Amino acid sequence: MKRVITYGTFDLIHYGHINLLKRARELGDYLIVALSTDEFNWNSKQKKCYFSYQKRQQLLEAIRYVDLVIPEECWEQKVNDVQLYHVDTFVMGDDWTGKFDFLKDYCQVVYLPRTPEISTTQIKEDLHQ
Ligand code: C2G
Repeated sequence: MKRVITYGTFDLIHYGHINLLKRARELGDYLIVALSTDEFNWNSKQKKCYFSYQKRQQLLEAIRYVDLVIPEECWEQKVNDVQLYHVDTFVMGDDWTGKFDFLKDYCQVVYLPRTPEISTTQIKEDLHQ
């Protein structure tokens, strides 16, 4: 079984996220999503989520491409996650290109093109118009 992992906040989940999750899942047989906790988002990513971790987890677990959701609590957990879950492939959108190349010592690292024109920030801005 080929195991894939990806990380993110996935707030106000949208088709850009779905495109990423679909392609990530297609790189293997099992997709793990490490979901940024509310604390990690606020303390390390300066992101205030609209939906709580529990709600974002519920949404992700309802997506056919997602097999397991685990918490992302810090930047430094990725090597441990890859080893603990026997991950073959690490996937992120290409806005992160190069940032996680250190994981190449442990697994395949793939950066996939982002879906242009859509982002959680853009959704929030459009709704405030
Ligand atoms: N994404 C995408 N296309 C978009 C928006 C997002 O492909 N239009 C991808 C991002 O590249 C990322 C994933 O969807 O791979 C989740 O995006 P975010 O929730 O914004 O995650 P981010 O804040 O980048 O957190 O340790 C890594 C971080 O947790 C990544």
